[in-house]
Amino acid sequence: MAFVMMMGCYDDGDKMRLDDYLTNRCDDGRISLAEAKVTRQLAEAAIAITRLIRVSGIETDLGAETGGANSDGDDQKALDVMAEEIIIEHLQNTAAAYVLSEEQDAPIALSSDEAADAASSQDQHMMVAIDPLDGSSNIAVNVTVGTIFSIMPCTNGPMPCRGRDQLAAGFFAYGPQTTLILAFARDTAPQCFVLDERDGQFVAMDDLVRIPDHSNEYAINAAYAAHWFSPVKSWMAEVLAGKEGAYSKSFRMRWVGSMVADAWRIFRRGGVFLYPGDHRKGYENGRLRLVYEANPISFLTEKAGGRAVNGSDRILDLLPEDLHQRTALIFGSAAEVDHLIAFHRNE
Ligand code: P6P
Repeated sequence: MAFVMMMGCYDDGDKMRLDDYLTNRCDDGRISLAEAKVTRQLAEAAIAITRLIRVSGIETDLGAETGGANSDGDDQKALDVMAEEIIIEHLQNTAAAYVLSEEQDAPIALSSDEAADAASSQDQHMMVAIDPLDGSSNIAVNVTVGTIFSIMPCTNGPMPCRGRDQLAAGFFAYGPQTTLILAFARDTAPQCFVLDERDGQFVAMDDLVRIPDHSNEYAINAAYAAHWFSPVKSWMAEVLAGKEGAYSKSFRMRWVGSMVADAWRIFRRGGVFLYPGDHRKGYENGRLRLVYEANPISFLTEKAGGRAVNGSDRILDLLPEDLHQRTALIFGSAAEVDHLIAFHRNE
């Protein structure tokens, strides 16, 4: 409160709140009441996760390993498990019939009257795929982590759809601020929100998101350069050539080790993110998962005028065959991604 007093009176009267944003979309028919409720509940879960993170290391060490492992064999952290539990609890009594989680081998059925009612009206039946805590290895070192979500129709049991058929997608980033970027199928662009922790409300940030077509900033873990396939190696050679290279400009690199943090930066100021496949055993298709990481990020990216591919193919066209299948992921500023597509198609 003292900080706010120093800044003088804070009037957020003109800021649209997430609640208003959802109500407006229900009123104009762009989303259903059921989609609005699922989104509201995800936001409430993110607020609860924010509160947990703020006391991590004070009450409990949420970055501590539980001794368990997720579907991919990654060591589970206490906050991974707690975040998933919070999200599932908040999705009870909504139209979500299943939760498909990175932390679980199989879909979790949510039995509630609302889910049953939604099943009867096929257009309302939905499921939510989540990465409950992306980047969780960063909790212990106070680096931004996040929750990624994909809201999909559920017409054929818990079978995930192609990314282009998602009803909505978004992610929360738990950093210096807790932020949300969100888009629904009928939106022409994503909207960013920031959590005002003084009253527990997400408020809209400036205008709709548009990723600049060009950028001089890229995100990749360059430690794996020796393992990259030739298209990425060739692209990187041009990038490192700077003004004398094919792109006639100097670049800078950022790599947080938490995709939501790199993604948020790209949505705010452009850039290109790469987690390509490489020659390491098990990394032929990269590290990121199609259903609950690449698809939601790619849905948001295209809504914001960017591009998202696996190298040569559009992510949103890929047909998921397994809940945890991996995909190479390259997304961000359209012109920069186009350079990478050219290398993948010509090599
Ligand atoms: P590496 C976090 O574990 C994650 O899934 C993404 O958030 C992040 O971009 C990537 O893996 C980091 O991978 O191989 O650099 O540790």
